[in-house]
Amino acid sequence: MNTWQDKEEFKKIFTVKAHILWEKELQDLTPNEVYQTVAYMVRDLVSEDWIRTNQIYAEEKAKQVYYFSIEFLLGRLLQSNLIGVGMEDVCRAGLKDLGWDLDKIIPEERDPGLGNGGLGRLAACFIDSLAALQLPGHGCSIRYQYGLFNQRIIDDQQVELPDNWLVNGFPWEVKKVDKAVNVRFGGNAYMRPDGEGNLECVYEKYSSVRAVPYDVPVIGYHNHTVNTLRLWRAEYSREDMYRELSMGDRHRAFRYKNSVQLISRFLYPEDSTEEGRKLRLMQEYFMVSAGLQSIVRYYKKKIKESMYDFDHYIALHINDTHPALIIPELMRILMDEEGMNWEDAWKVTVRSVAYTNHTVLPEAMEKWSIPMFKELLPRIYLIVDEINRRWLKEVRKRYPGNEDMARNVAILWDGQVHMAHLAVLGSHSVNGVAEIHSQILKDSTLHQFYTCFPARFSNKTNGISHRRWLIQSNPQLADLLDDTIGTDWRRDPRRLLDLKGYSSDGSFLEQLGQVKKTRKEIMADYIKKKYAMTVDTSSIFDVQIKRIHLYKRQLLNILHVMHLYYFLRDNPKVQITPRTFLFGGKAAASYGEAKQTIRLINVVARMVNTDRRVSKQMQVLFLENYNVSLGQILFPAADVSEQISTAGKEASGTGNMKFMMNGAITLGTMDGANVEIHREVGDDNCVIFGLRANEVMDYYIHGGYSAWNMYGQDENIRQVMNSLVDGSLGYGETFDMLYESLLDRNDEYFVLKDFEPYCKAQVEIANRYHDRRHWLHSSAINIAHSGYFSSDRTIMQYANDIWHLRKMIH
Ligand code: HBZ
Repeated sequence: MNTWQDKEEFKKIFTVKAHILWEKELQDLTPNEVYQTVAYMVRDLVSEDWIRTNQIYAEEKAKQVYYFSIEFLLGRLLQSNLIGVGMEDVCRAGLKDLGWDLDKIIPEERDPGLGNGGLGRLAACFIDSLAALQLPGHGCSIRYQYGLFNQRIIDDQQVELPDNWLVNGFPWEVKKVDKAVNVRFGGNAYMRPDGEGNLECVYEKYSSVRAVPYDVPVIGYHNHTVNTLRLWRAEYSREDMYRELSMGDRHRAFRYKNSVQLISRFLYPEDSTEEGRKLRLMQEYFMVSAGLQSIVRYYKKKIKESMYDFDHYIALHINDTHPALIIPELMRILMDEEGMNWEDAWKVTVRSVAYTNHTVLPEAMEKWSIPMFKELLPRIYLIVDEINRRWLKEVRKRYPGNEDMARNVAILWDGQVHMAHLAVLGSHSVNGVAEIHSQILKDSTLHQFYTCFPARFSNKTNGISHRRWLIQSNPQLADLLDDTIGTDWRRDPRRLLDLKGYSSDGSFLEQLGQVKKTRKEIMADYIKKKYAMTVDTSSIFDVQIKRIHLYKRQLLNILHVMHLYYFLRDNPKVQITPRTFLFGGKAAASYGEAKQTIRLINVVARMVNTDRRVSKQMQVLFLENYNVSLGQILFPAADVSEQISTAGKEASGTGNMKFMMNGAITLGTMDGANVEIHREVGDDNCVIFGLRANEVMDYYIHGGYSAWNMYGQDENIRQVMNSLVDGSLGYGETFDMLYESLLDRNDEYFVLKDFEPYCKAQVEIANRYHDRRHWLHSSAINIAHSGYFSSDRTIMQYANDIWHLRKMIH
């Protein structure tokens, strides 16, 4: 690997580079120019390794995985890449000599927020682990011009502003014009005899979109591996534009140009509105078709093996159903372009593709209206229709007379294309993302498929990159770990278990307490600067940061905060362990209840923080614009990790793992990966409460839950619920939608049912925090066991059980 020998060499190269890039004296550089200069320098360092990595993969014909995901929530790359090449300290020292502070340069990079939440961040952790483990694997996605909206809070409410993250350019990307491909939409497709007794497909009158790839290096950790994240951008073709113009219709020509450019303009917020659905389907096909065409082209040019052996060299992974069109698209290429018959093409396709499911919420299952699908993707529709026809024929043969079975596994049904069903049928492997979630897939969500293909199903519990979420975001803790158990854990996070030997060592625990204090002070500084608010760093930092959703139950949290407030206000003599309740997260713009929850949190925060009777004992703050960078400040500062979703609803959660790795104690339900966290650390080191998934399920199936009864029976519930609508909050605001959801619509997520158990669990937290030594012991146990939740472990499982990849040493 190329490196900078020392800070002197860094300064020399920096000076030359800055002169070339900016034609300026060093002292005139803006901080952003300094950032970009260093970014380009890091790229220079890895360029040989990047080329070499690709060479080795091609020469050795190593099996490679392509991880298709509609989102990659990367977060900033400068620091992680500097850490990857082992040059952070040299860079810091060099910049210091030149009069800049690396910590002030790092925030100059705009967060590439090309994702909504857990699913997108998981994809980012996965490519990080692939490179760290020297596995041949690449990401494939869209280069959105606008990432997830920037969130501002104005008058207590969320306002969405565009995230024009590319304004200053993106120094990590390399545009590969020569690798552009065309993706076809619309037109007509039909089958006709080919003259040799077979049918062939005619696809005509389509319009073409040019897909241009932008490659981003994915840099391994202290090794020579540099994999690729390929992001596709939609461009109009100049010829098509000129042709339109020459026909004299300028409006038509510009409409064409705009409609093409729209394809890669916005990342879609996870939402439920009809609007823009067609564009979303275009995005999905655009990514899949461009990605797969370039893979096939590479396969033919560099691997040069038979198309019948495609799956021996290539694994295609789909992150949820958004890329599931890869199945009919591969069928199309194998049949229409490579001349394979249906049976062989289907074999190759199923052997190549593997699918991960990330949700069991019925409303989040992707479905497309058949007329829209057919019009936009006529050739793909013919293939999906044929897949469905053959499949239902088989099902009806196997289960004669059982139309329920057919309905439950059909791809086309009730005028819709069921993407999860397509994904399961067209993959050799289907997995959930935590044990409980994978079990629910087998028992209910995909039960009928499980009975047909039991061997396809497995679990791969999610993980997180300890490089970003510990080494990079919490260097104070990382240093303490080095001093205590040595540095092996950096390469092998399972070694964190060695910390168990120190979990009762008084001097270690004191230092751990000191690290937490430091991180809480960093958080407090951020809050002071941004919100002019002073938070008590000796209070419990209780944090809930994630997308705002009814099932994640931020409502349960804020209702408890309200209850605690009323209690302290009415009992001024009572002393509690002081608390700071921190919230953060974005709501989909069209999700009324989620937006109202944000408003409620902000209104309650003002009420609590301005009431001097209680504000010494409790404070509340909603942090705006939660994203990866803010997460890197919040996770290390937390004492309590709020993981309080309705049991059975959160597929896994990954924030829970980031908190744990930074020594926070989980306050959670038996849901998602909380179940496994609880198993790892035991009851002594986390606080579990509330309904279990089977109890929730029983209520759904047999009924018997009445939110109004809860309201009638529990005075505390009555008090907090009444205040939502009686005008006693803020400036007389009311929260009708939330009130209705909890009472009139019978509380689908059991907030009121779990209210009392949650309040008790909060008391338990306070009691435990009181015993500082015991708390720090728990914190150490959590860190020690967090190694299991490294995405390195997860990726090794995918690599061994699903993809069959081999480590490639350079
Ligand atoms: O994926 C999340 C799950 O809710 C979470 O439990 C899990 O840990 C995580 C990783 O496996 N799902 C999402 O983040 N989903 C989305 O962001 C999403 C995005 C676009 C959609 C639908 C869902 O159209």
